[in-house]
Amino acid sequence: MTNRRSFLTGAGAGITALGASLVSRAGAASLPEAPTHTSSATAAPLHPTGGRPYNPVVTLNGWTLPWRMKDGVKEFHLVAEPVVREFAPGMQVNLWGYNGQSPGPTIEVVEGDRVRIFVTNKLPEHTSVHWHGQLLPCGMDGVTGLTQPGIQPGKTFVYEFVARHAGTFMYHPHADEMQQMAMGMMGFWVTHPKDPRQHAVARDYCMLLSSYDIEPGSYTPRTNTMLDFNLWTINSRVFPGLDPMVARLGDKVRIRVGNLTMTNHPIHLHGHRFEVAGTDGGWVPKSARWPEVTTDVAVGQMRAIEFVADAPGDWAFHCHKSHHTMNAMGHDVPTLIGVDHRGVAEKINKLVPGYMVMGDKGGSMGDMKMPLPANTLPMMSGDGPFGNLEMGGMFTVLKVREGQKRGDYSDPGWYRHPAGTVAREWTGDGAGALPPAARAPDARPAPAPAGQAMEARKPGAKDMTGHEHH
Ligand SMILES: [Cu+2]
Repeated sequence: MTNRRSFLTGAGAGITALGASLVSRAGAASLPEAPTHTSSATAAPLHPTGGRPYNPVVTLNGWTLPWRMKDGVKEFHLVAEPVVREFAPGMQVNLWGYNGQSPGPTIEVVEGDRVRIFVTNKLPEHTSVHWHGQLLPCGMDGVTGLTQPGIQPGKTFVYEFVARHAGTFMYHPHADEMQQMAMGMMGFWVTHPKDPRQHAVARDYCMLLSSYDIEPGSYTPRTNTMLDFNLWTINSRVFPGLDPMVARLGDKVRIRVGNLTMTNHPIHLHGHRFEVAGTDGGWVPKSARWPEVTTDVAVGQMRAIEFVADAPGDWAFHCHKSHHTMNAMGHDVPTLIGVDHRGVAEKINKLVPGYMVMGDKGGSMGDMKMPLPANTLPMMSGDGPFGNLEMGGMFTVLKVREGQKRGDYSDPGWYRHPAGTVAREWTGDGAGALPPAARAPDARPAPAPAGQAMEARKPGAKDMTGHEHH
């Protein structure tokens, strides 16, 4: 749902347009409205109603900022402000963002457009906006102290430049960055090619990766955290709160990914091969591309991957760091695989009613029903057609369907697999005899836990580690 709200009812009379001497005064005279968006659903692509034509992008669980044309200049209005973002149903987070959301709305322009962006600060401290990857006059680069003074609370600045080259960019503060980016201040920017046939794809998704440290049971990120984040998000959403990406069979698809966390993310797509077609520096020449199924997006980088959605199904798309496909967890929990807890739980239960022994057969908690603190998501969750997905964080699904209509982004539901194409339990029927499972030549049984006598078991019997003893 997009609400249009007059800027003038917001920040009040303290509006100034510093920097106006650098740009035309016409834009500063009347501010464009600053639309806000309160839903975390994926908005439909915003087709241009004026200016040069382009093929709009889809921001996963996000939206594109409407603009107005004024004397041949595209005018946008960003409002930096505190927002509440739903990470997934059951968890609301106090963040800072733009126009009602974190990340802020995606800005879409065309190569060669003159762009004027008004930035109003409704935060309790100064801010600025850096236009990451743009080739622009130095004074428009948005670095507080270096290229401009900070935008003080209640003030509005104006930035103006020509979007000189097509590609994939982002915007974020360059003022008290550690706090402001840890609070979710960032947004996507796409500059489309002058000729809409150039680099044309049927579906063009974009997403920013960000991370947060939110103590289970609390609502606001700890912004001084340097490494130990516990929520890994795509557009400030976590699985199962992320919408699927949808494609019609045979569609050429682009997924643009920007990384504003403090670590790298190897982004992995199942069932397809893709090429990195663009970076935040521009398009990669065709002769310099190679096939991939995983590409690392380093800190501060952007990657645009392209592929033909030629395989029907529900395909996982995720960061390949397994801790990044989980929701908030305690990282100081010991590994308990193989530890024999028999009898321990009963003893502890006499002292601490409700105590649970965790992880002695592995870490799977997908089916555990544990009481969670308020406003906290399960670590591993997501209901799929075959049970619990045991995922969280930076995970979603690419749904490729033959029957999906052009321009239809609605969720087609779970994939109906053709008969005989799903992995199944071997019961001896039809699939032939079970071949022997070769073992490494020097395989030895796993050591017994300390203080516990090794028990002799028949071949095939499993111990607590799930390993077979012979
Ligand atoms: Cu990751």
